[in-house]
Amino acid sequence: MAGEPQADCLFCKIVAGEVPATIVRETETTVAFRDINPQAPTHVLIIPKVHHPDAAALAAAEPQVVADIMREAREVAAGDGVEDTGYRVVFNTGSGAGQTVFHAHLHVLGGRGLQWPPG
Ligand code: DGP
Repeated sequence: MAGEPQADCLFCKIVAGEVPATIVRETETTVAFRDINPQAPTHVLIIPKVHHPDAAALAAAEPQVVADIMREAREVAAGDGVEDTGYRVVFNTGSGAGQTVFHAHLHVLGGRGLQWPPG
C-alpha cells in the first residue's frame, strides 16, 4: 500500500534502523543522513519516513511531508554552516534524471561552489 514500508527498499531499511547511516537529524516524519558517496562537503539526503517512490508521488499523496522535508533542508544547511554561503536542494525524479534509489529523497549540497546548469 502507498506509504507503507517496502521490504526491498534501502531507504525504508535506513528508517527502520536495519541499515546503518550517519543520521544528522530526525523528525516525526523525516530522517536526514549523510550520502554514502558525497558530491560536496555537505551532502545530506532527507527522506520521508513513509515510502513513496519519488518526490512527485510523495507530493501527490502527502504534500505536508514535502514541506517538512524543505524545512529540514534549512536546518541541515544551518547545522553544517552552509546556510549563508548557499546550498542546493535537488529531487532527482526518474531514472532519466539520475534517480537510482526509488524512495523519495532530497539532496542537500553545499560547502563548495556549485555550477549551473548541473550535469
Ligand atoms: P539518487 O541518484 O538521486 O537516487 O540518489 C541516491 C543517493 O543515495 C546517492 O547519492 C547515493 C546514496 N546512497 C545509496 N546507497 C546508500 C546507502 O546505503 N547509504 C547512504 N548513506 N547513502 C546511499
